[in-house]
Amino acid sequence: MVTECEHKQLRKKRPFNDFQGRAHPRRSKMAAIMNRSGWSSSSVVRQFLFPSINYIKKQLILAVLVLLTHLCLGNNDYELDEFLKREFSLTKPYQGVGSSSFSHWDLMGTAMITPECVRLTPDMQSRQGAVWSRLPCYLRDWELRVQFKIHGQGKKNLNGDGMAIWLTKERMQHGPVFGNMNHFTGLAVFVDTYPNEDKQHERVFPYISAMVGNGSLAYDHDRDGRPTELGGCNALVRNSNHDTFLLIRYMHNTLTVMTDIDGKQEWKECLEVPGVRMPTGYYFGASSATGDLSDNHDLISMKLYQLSAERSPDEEEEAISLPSVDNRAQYTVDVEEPGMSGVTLFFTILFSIIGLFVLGVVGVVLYGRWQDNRRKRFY
Ligand SMILES: [Ca+2]
Repeated sequence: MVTECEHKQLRKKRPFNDFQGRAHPRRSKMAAIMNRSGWSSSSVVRQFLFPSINYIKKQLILAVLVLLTHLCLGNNDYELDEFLKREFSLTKPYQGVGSSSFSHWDLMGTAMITPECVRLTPDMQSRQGAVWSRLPCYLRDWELRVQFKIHGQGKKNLNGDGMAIWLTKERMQHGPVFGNMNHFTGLAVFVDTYPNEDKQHERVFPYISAMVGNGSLAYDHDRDGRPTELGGCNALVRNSNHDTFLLIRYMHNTLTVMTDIDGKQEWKECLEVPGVRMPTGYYFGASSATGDLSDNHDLISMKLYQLSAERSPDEEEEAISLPSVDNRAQYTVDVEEPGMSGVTLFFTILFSIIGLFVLGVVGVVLYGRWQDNRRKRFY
């Protein structure tokens, strides 16, 4: 679980211009308070030379706030070493993306740049689009924050298929997994907006899930990837009035996925999987696909932060050649075979009852005849 302290801190970590370039609310509030209080530079000097009770009170409150913030930060050692890696980040105005040789990103399929986003697919049938980093990433511990928007004309469950965020050995491949190849090698986080398997199932869509592929594992699109998923959560991100964010953190071999989709500017945990072993030198990417049903799948930004984690000398030397998950079996979902439909079940029971009744009648008749025969033999 994410502590309240961590929530506050994660909120703090987000740069001021993350939310549609608006000024940070706290900053504006401070300016408003200063204006209301009539604080000019000369009044500040006056306050400093002849401090009033109010001024001393304010300074004390400020000192307490600074102390609390410091204590809060002390609980999260990764915070201090966080560092934005621009070469693996994709942000507005997406200069040269897909066209310039200076850009670190390639576009493929229907993906296109607009002033507001990288549109992976438009709200049209049978489209596939992706954006891939040109550079392999050799960071061992990192955090990726993704802002995205999924929207379209379709009514509930008449839209599809969703999008995926990747860190894989392969790049720029077409295929059936949200526009990328199947049997991929690496990490995938899916935002699946269409329930392929069972429309009546208890699972609410859109659904976010994670998978680690080793080149031979297959993502089963018809079952929404349930047999291979490592965890997940539902996330009502479609046609949302709020900005929608996804956080993927890989640190100390633990994969964590969080969401910020309610407009509260707080991260909510979606899944956490320890024992995930990922090689380095893989490529970040995002892809999307539409089928009979469609949506606009917009990627607004991907920001990669380097994290630092202390390691033992053994861990430092550990060479990982293929992605894997410790005790993968524990995540295996026992997907039940589709049960009988209501009509089939009704007729099965009906015919069973009729069958039993007929058998009973035949039994009674035969018994009656046997009794008659027995009586005849005695006379
Ligand atoms: Ca699906």
